[in-house]
Amino acid sequence: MDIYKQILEKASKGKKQLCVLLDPDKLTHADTQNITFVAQDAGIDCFFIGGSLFTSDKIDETIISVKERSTIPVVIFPGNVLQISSHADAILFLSLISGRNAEMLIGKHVIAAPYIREAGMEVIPTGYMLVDGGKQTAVSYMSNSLPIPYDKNDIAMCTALAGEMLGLKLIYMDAGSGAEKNISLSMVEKVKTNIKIPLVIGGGICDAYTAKDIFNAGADILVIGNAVENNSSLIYDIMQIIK
Ligand code: 1GP
Repeated sequence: MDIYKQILEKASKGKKQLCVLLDPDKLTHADTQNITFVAQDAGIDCFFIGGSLFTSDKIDETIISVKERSTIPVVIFPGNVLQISSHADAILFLSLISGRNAEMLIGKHVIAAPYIREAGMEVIPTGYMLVDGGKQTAVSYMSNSLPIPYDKNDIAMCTALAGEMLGLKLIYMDAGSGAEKNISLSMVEKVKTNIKIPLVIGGGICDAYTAKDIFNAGADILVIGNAVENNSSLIYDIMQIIK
C-alpha cells in the first residue's frame, strides 16, 4: 500500500480527505474500538496515531486493535522518537519547520532513522508547522519552539514554500490539539495557493461547518482528534461534506 501515492492522487483530483487522530494515552480500549467502528463505517481516509507525550506504552496495542477492526491505513504522527511501531503502515517523518530547534529539524531524525528502516514502514517526509491557536500547546512546550503567529500569513506561506523546496512531500499546519482557534481561512488559502504538495490542516476543528470552510479554503486533508473523542458521529458529518 503506497499511502502517499493515494494521498497525492486524491488531492490531484480535488477529493478532500479526513484523518482521525488517535492518541493512545487518552483513549480507553473501548473508545478506540468505537471510533474505529465509526471511522470504518464512514470510510475515512486514514488514522493518525500519536501524541506529544505518552505516559504508557500503548502504541502497538492501539494499532493492533485498530487493524483488527478496519482496513483504513494507520500512519504514525510521532510526538517523539519512542513513537515508532512496525504495526503501522507509514510514519510522518516530521521536520518542525516553523521552529528553530535543530533537534526537531534533524537531530531526532538521525536517532530515529535506523529504527524506522528496521520497522519497514513507508516514510512520508512532512513539513510540520505549528501555528498559534490561542494558547500554548503541548507540542510547542515539548518541542521548545515558537508557533507562527496567528495572523502572519506571509510567514506561513514562505515557510511552507521553503519546505516544499527542500523536498518535503506534505505540509501539515497545526494549531495544536484542543486549540482555541483553528488556523484562519486566510492563512490556509495563502499557503495552498503557493504550494503544489498536499496541505494538511489540524487543531481545534470541532464541527462540520468549520471543516467545510477549511476544505473550501484549500485544505486537502483535515485532522480531527479531540472533537471525535467527544463525539464520534462528527466523523459521519464530515464524510457527508466530503461526499
Ligand atoms: C493535533 O491536529 C491535531 O495535532 C488534531 O487537533 O485534537 O484539536 O482536533 P485536535
